Amino acid sequence: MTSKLDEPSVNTIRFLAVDMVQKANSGHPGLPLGAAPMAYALWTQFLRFNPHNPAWFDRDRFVLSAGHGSALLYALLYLTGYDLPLEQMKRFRQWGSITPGHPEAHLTPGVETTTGPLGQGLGNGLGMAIAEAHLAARYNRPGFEIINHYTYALVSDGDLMEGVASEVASLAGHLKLGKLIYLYDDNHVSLAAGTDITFTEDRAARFEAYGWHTQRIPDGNDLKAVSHALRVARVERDRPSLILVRTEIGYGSPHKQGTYEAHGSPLGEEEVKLTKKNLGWPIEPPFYIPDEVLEHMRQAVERGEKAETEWDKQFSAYAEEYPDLAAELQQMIEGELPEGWDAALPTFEPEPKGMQTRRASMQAINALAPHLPALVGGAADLAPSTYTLMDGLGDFESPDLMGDKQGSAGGGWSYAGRNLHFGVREHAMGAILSGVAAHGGLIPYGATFLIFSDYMKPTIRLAALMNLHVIYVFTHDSIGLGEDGPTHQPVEQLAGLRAIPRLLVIRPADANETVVAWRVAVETRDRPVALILTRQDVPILDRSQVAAAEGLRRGAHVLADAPEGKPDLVLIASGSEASLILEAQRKLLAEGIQARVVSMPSWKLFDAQPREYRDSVLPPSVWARLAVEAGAPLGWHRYVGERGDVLGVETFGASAPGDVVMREYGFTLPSIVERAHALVWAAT
Ligand SMILES: Cc1ncc(C[n+]2csc(CCOP(=O)(O)OP(=O)(O)O)c2C)c(N)n1
Repeated sequence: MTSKLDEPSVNTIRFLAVDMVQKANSGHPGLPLGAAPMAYALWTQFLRFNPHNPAWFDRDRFVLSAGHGSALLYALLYLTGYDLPLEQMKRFRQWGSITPGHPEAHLTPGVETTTGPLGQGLGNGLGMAIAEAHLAARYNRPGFEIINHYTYALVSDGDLMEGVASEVASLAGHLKLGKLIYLYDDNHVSLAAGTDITFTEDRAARFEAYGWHTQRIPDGNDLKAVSHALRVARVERDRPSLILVRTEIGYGSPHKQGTYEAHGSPLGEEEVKLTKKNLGWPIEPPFYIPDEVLEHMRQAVERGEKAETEWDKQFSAYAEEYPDLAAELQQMIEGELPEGWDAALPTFEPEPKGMQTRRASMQAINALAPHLPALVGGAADLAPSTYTLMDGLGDFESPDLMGDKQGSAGGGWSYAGRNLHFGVREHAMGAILSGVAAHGGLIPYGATFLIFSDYMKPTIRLAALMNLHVIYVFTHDSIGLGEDGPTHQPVEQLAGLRAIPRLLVIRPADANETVVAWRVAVETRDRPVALILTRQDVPILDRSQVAAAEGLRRGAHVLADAPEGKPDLVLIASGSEASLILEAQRKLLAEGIQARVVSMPSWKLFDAQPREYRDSVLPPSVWARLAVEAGAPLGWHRYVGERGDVLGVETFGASAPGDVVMREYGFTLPSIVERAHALVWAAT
């Protein structure tokens, strides 16, 4: 890069960010000052995007994994012509602005993923690269590179220090995803100190060991070197790339450059002046943007429109040649479900011995997969236990992995495979699922034991914050899993997941409710869904005797009512405990106690119902209520009321056969009946 506009452009980016932070009196000026040159080189020379259509499907993806550097991203978005007015730069971090403290994908045009918790964006980027490689392998045809884009990220020391980075880098290297390119802002400083006190491994060697291609740039202000490295990274197609760019945090600030003080606080009025002076920038006015810089940066609009128009043309030609493929892809891009997507879903005959709900889920997945081309997914090395393979639909792997390998779903190893293998990497799995969903075109699911959802919490939370359509399949859902013992038996996990805003948690009562739960999970396009499934058999309820499984859609429904009308008592349960309370109802009826049985697979779906419906399920006049769930009771009092009772798990589980543990923890007919008696007697 040799344009005379390079330096003023880089400085414009730098000082827009600095002025944003100063005006807000809050934020992170250090990263933008140091990383502006590499961002400028990437955004003006390589990144393919259309500021006027941030949703253009084949755009390159850019992730600011170091989300605290948000001011850098907003400056780039503004200067390149996204719908982000200068006014928003001046309202950085203020109430109601679309320039929040850390980038939020659902809020700001051009922000691909929400970042801030370090390491997450690095994982999201891998998800985007997986989605790109997968869609390209399935839909491109000779002469038609319909899906063909890069995924870039700017990552920081903090990103690389977080454990999730190791999981992600390991898998990315294994998968040989050459179109994944990460610029590492190697500034030797983090929030509280220099990295020399905590982070001294050879990062290049580490990433090379993971199978990455690495390059070092000794001076981050050397635009030529950055451009050259990006060029080299783009032609390296067998390995993801890490470009280690040595920068100075707070570059140009006479008193703060190279120190952690530049990281996360405004430079201060005086230091801003000195920094501007030092870099030859006008001190006044703030938010100064030379006309020629704006004009130069805004060329992105024309470039982007041209690129998208060319792509549209190519897509039209492709649609002529391959109408079915094009129609399918188009539908996926638009997030529509194809006709008949659910036609093959099974219904199960009543069966007292029953079926594990994870097994019903397996049947649902395999009934959906052939009719739902957007569905991709896998497990964190637990597919034989979570039952989440899509039979015969291929395994997502680098195409050079050949031959007969253990763990295959059948259908060949290639990027076209719809079964993802995450290895024992739950944290990465979560971040990747979010990246796949954020990329668009696909509906990703990921599976593990419910207990290990703890390893995914940060990513689940962010998926919910971003309204991403990710489906989590969490099996082995209670102490009922048995012998593996308390380390593997979830107790508080359900309560924790339910507490995450927007996340839809569904714990179906039997095989047929599991199928409906899958329907809901696929149809719910604007938020993540967690399916909570059993390892053990649960009776398949006789729907001629109890209410239809479709009632799950309302979150809670009356499975079996008190035969004589007004109930003396309401029994409520989720999942495997629903059949227990049905049994209890029969016993109580024999004693003349009128009990109603409510299956409550999803609090959030229920809470979203009109009050009238909620009151019809849980009549306010009946305060004798017992909730039964093999999990922490936390939260259930909202439904049973102060005078109601909860049979839950108040301590850790125990290692023994599942039925024994359930019995010892009181999930038995006699103890439910006893509690019911106490409630009814107290009410009379
Ligand atoms: C998971 C997580 N832990 C802690 C933080 C708080 N935090 C924000 S930035 C940062 C470290 C910053 O160091 P670096 O990544 O090198 O960024 P730089 O200082 O270069 O801007 C920390 C600890 C966070 N955002 N995410």
